[in-house]
Order: sequence, then structure tokens, then C-alpha cells
Amino acid sequence: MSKPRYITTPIYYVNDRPHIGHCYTTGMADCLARFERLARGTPAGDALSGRGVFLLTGTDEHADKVVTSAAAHNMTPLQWADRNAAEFRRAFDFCGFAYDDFIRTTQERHTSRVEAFIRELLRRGDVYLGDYEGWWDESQEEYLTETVAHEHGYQSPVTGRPLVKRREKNYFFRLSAYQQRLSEHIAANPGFIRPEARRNEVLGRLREQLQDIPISRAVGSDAATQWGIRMPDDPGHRVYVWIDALFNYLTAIDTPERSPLWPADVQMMAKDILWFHAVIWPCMLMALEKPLPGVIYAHAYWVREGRKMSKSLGNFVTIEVMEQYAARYSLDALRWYLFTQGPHGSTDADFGHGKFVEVYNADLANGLGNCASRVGNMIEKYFGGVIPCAAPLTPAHPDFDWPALCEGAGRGALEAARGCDVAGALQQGVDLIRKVDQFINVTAPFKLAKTIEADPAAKGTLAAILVQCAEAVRIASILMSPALITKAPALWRAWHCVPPEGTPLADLVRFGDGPGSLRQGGVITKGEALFMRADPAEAPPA
Ligand code: ME8
Repeated sequence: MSKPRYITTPIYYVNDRPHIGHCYTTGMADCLARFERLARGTPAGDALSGRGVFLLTGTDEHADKVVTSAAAHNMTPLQWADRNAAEFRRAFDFCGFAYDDFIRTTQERHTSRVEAFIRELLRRGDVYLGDYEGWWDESQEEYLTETVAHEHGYQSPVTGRPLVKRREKNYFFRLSAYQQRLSEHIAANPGFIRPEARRNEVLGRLREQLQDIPISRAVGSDAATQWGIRMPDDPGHRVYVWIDALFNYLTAIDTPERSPLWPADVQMMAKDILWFHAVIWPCMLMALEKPLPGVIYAHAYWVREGRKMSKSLGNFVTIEVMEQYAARYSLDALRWYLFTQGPHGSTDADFGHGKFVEVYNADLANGLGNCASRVGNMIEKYFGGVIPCAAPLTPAHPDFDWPALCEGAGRGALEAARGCDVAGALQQGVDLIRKVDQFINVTAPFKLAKTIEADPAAKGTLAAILVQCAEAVRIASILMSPALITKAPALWRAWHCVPPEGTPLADLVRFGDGPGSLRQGGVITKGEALFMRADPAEAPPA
């Protein structure tokens, strides 16, 4: 019996509201989870069986900057965290993300278990008390090594603010003890850190000797230093927010029903937090004798006008902007743009209105939408909207071996998704639609239709062509459905071909004779156009 898949996203800081970057990472994870559910034929709501897929997201609430922003808004840190955690949930619900749990680090189920994990590390001698002096990046709440600080001219690599020299008594994690094992693991598992450029970056930094890292902060009299989980048996120290946060991937599933989820299969994030996830986290896991996650995937950034978007710079694409795009072009169009044009590899992506409209028209309005309505219209016109026969398995044209094309597309989509290439997986559906368009151009069913009266045999050929088109569109729509969560189901309802629940993708993409195939006598209703064409000259909605 295989293990349920476990996919995680970072947990986001609640000092501010969510934006496109957060939605993108959780969206990539949502799309991967949906491909995986398709692949396995996961029954609805099943996250924990051998065919299950579990998607975790949430919020990271013990950062010092949460205390600062809360004070600026006359709220307690927890009130402020409650408010922003709710904003994150709202944003993710608006985006249609099907997460199975949303963890907040202020929840008791998390805090009590963090304490237990740290106790375990203390017991094993992997956490000890010592002195620390280092370069502190206030804006990112992290210490930087001398090398990194020097490389960046003693300024924050992210915000450019000056670094501050700090000294404190701290609990340390014995990171140095696990460097060798980690390096070996990375060498033996080329897919562990992805994409390739990020893996090389980590390998480069691992050539230097790692120092043990401080994992606690002093508790003082001011409010900011009291916010956080206390070190076990030492109320003068609290757990460093990053260590607290990393544990969420374990605390969320630390119940008897959920424990089979570990190790995580994919941990998704952006490149800013790769070091914590690709180095510190695996070493902590080794210290706890837990298996390491399958893939640590760090995508690049969404940028605006060529500049990094960040809370510190305040120049991000907000949820309001995203809502306006969804209102004008549909939520699915927004999801499509994010997942196909986003910074999924190692290059940053610009959020641009012109590009949005171009992609929307090409892939959706003129792509799936137009192709589905052309095919639907012809079946209605020539066959009264009733599917005249099962889709023939032998090609109506020698260049279009539909069973092979569709199975190939399904396999390709799955391979891409398993490699975390969401855009590549969705592209398989687009390519299949382009094939259908070519097939229509080559076989010219509209011309053939004019000969039916004179030549009744032509009607059989016409039926074969159109049913092949419709069946290929059905399969393309399934491959695009992890992004198109309302439009693909709308098409299935109109064509009476909702995929049977619990059917794995390999069967759903079976052309003509699969459990989800269009059947002779099935009815194709002409619904509304799935996607209206967008006018490239129209001003951006926001
Ligand atoms: O780092 N483009 O939280 P955070 C793409 N709490 N993705 C972006 C982005 C952008 N411009 N901006 C943000 C933290 N992100 C910690 C994580 S995990 C145990 C603790 C996304 O609120 C991306 O996923 O600063 C990035 O890694 C994350 O938000 C950082 O979110």
C-alpha cells in the first residue's frame, strides 16, 4: 500500500496581509495536490489513505515584527495574528485552494509539540546552551554568517538595511554535526533540492564548514521579547521563530491518524527561505531520527516592474488586484495565469497586464473555450446535440492517432507534475487543444457536412471526426482542470461527462473506451461560452 502524499507550503508571517506571492506558492502546491489526486483517483475528501493527498498551509505568528505591527494598530499580538491569519484564509479560499489543514503557530497543538521536540533535542545533546555573537538582519529576523554579511557589505541581502552586531546567551542546535550526512544526502539524491540552480547554490555554501546555530532568544521586559514559545524549563529564553516555524510540518500531523504522512513528499517555497528548509530543517530531522522530505522546491519571485515584491517595500500585487482580475476574467483565468506564467523555475516573473490578456486569449478564450464551442456547435448542428457514436479508436486522419496522443498527454502531464513542473503539466492540455484545432483544419468537417445529402457515407465520417474532437477536448479539459476548477467542471456538466469519482488519470485519459469516455447517445448541451475573448486594448482592471 502506498503512502498518502504530503505537500506543504511555507507558513506565512502575519505581520501583514497576504499578496500574490503567498497565493502563488500555496497555489502551486494546490495545483500539484490536484494533479496528484487526479493521478491516484483520490476519492473526494480522502487525505489519509494510501490514495490520499494532504495539503498543509498556515501562518507563522511568533515573529517580533508581529508584535511591532500589532502595537502600531493598538492590538495585542494575538488579536493582530487572528486578524491576519483570517485574511490569509480568506485569500486562499478566494483562490479556491483545497488545503486539508491550516496551521497557526499560536495554536496549542503546535506550541505544546514544539516544546516536546526541543526537549527531545536537548535530551539527545543536539541542543545545548552557549554564547553567540553575530550579524543580525532585523528586517528578516535572522543571523547571517560572517561570509554572507561580508558578501553583502554588511547589509540585509533582502532589504538592504544595515546589519547589526549582536551578542547573546543562547541555546544552540548542533548543526555542524550533521553537515557531512546532509552533503551525502544531497549528493545521493539529485532531486532533493530543486530546481537545479538552487541545489548548486546550496552545495556551494555547504563547501564551507557549518557553525552551530542559535535557536533561542532572550526573554526581556519589553513586549516583543515575550512573544514566542518558551524554551523547556528555561523561561528566560524563547524558541527562535524560525525553529518554531519549521516544526509546523511535523506538529500539524503529529496525531495517530496523520502520522503516516511523514516524510513530506514536496515542500514548496520561494528561494528566500531555501537555506532554512534545505539545510537547517533536514539536519533537525536527522537529529530527531526522522526521514527527510522527498523534494524541497524553491521557486523564484514574482516581481513588479523588475523589482522584488515584498512587504518591506510595499509594492506587491494585492488580493484586491487579484480579485479584480478574477471578476473581469474569471478566477480560473487568474489561476491559469499564475500557474502557467509564474516564477516556477529559477527566473523571476513579472506580473503584466498585457501578458495576462495574451495568455488568457491564447490558451483559454481562443484555446479550450473556442475549441469546445466549435465542436459542441457542430455536434448540435449536424447531430442534434447527440453523440452519434463512440469515439473511433482508428484515426479519421493518419496523422492523428488520438488514443496515443491522449495517453501521451496524460503521461506527460503526470511526469511534469511529479517533477513539480505545474506549467509543463498544464501545457499538455493546451497542446492537445492545438492538435484538435489542427485536426479540424485538416479534416474540414464543416465542408464535409455540405456533402452529406449527396453522399450518406460522409455522415459516418463526419460523426467519427466530431466525436474524436469532442473526446480529445474532454481529455484536454481534464488535464487543465487542476487550474480550471470551475470552468472544466462546467464543460463536463454541459457535455454530461463528469469524470467518475475515484478514477485514476490513466483511465480518465483513455480515449474512446475509458470509464469517463463520451458515449454514443450522450447529450451535449450548448452552455455559455467558457471564456469570453478579452480586448487587449482594454485598460487593466486595477
Ligand atoms: O518567510 N514571489 O514567511 P513570509 C513569490 N514565515 N513568492 C513569494 C513572494 C514573491 N514576490 N513573496 C513571498 C516566511 N512569497 C516564514 C516562512 S516556513 C516554515 C516559515 C512567498 O510571509 C514564498 O513562498 O515572508 C516565500 O517563500 C514566502 O512567501 C515567504 O513568506
